[in-house]
Amino acid sequence: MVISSLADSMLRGVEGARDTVSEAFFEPVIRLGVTGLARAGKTVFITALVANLLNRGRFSGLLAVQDGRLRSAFLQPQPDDTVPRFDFETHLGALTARDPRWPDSTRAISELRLSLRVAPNGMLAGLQGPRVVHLDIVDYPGEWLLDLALLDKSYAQWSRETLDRIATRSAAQPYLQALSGVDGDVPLDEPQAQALARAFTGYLHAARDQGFSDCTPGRFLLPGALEGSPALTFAPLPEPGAGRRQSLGRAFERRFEAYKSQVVRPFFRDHFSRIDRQVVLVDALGAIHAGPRAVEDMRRAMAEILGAFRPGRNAWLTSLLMGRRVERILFAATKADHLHHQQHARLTAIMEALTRDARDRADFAGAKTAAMSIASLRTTTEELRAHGGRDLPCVRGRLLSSGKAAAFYPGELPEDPAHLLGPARDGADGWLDDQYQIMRFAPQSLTLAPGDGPPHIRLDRAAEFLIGDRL
Ligand SMILES: Nc1nc2c(ncn2[C@@H]2O[C@H](COP(=O)(O)OP(=O)(O)O)[C@@H](O)[C@H]2O)c(=O)[nH]1
Ligand SMILES: [Mg+2]
Repeated sequence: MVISSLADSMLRGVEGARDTVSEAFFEPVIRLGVTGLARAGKTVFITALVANLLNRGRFSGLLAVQDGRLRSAFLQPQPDDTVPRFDFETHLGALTARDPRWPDSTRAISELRLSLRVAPNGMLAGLQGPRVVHLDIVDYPGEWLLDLALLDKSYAQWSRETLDRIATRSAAQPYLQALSGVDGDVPLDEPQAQALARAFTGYLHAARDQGFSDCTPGRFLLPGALEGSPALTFAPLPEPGAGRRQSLGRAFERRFEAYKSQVVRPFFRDHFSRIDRQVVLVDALGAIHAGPRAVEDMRRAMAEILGAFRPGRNAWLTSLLMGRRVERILFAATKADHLHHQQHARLTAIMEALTRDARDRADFAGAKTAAMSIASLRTTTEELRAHGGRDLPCVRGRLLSSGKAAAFYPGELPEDPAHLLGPARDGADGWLDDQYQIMRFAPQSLTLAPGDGPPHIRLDRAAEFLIGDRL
């Protein structure tokens, strides 16, 4: 453990030195991490961001666009040869097709380099030509950040905590039944081990579909090339125990450790440690629609995700980062086009409240944080509809289910976020007086004027917060 972390930090040292030389003397690089739980909207965010940086007609909220200093933007080969390229062209193709579709969901890390040619401002304006700033965008599942917490845990501790947490969840009942009569001391039987891992994975999928966010180990949901490997063939056991050498408990313990050292650590070492700016996308409306438990669970998952950005929480990560830190973190509630703009401030307030605990701990010292509500791709138009003697602020769009146009009133978010977060914390089963609906809209078919990117809500403000100061 000591040796491997030493080796990790030496590796970073060498890499770090190389980065610094090339960046300081040649062209600066901003590494922007984009994360969020599955279906939070990462793929759409990156696609819309890049499309709007290439065609900047709708991006005046980015000051370098507003004052004309951002002269051009172009895609370039990315610096990392072993990370899949973010498939920008295919995703944009889907969103802007004659019959537009949402892009297919992606399951792992990917990367894209967009290079920006920027004219200097201030005193240097007349003296220097434009310089090039590289924006390396790294898309990775938020579930992988939740795995950081596993590094501090032994298999026994993880088993206990997990079984406690899921005991009352309906989604977990099949797994808990599969466990009956099983404990850590039974002899290892590979088909049984696989069946348990499968049942536990089944639970994770079901929990996620019910809106739960604490679905770890993250690679169980998004296994990629690791599917079926021993590092993914374990599950929590009651009495994981002292066990004999050939017991199920000991085998699961070894695999849990392999998962930590061969799956979790490499991600933090090779990718996470190099990020400068981070956006965390959150489908807050989706969780609100799913109910108080999902909101509370999302709040906890956010706190865990944020833990990864608090240097000091994990000794291994601290030694890896060697004082380096993420400089800015944006928490963005996505899909705000489901709400009339009258309600956007309320959504932002909920987002702020959701992340406040974690942000208040002030260990972010040095990192600037912000909360916003955005829509990467706006799929609706706003409309006031008379109903019951008042005007309801609605949005109109094309329903994903039927393709038909419809006006939709999602319900009124409370002015005080505590009205949502309170019942959520107290474990309420449903919202008291209100129901919040959510519809899935299809992307609008677009006719873009030359120079315009796809329509969005505050995506340019998000970009200004994330990278504006470096342009
Ligand atoms: N209305 C609306 N829906 C969105 C937006 N962004 C994402 N979505 C929806 O969320 C789904 C998941 O988005 P995606 O980017 O694939 O999520 P990812 O799993 O985090 O990469 C999409 O298929 C859309 O249905 C948005 O800006 N507006
Ligand atoms: Mg994706």
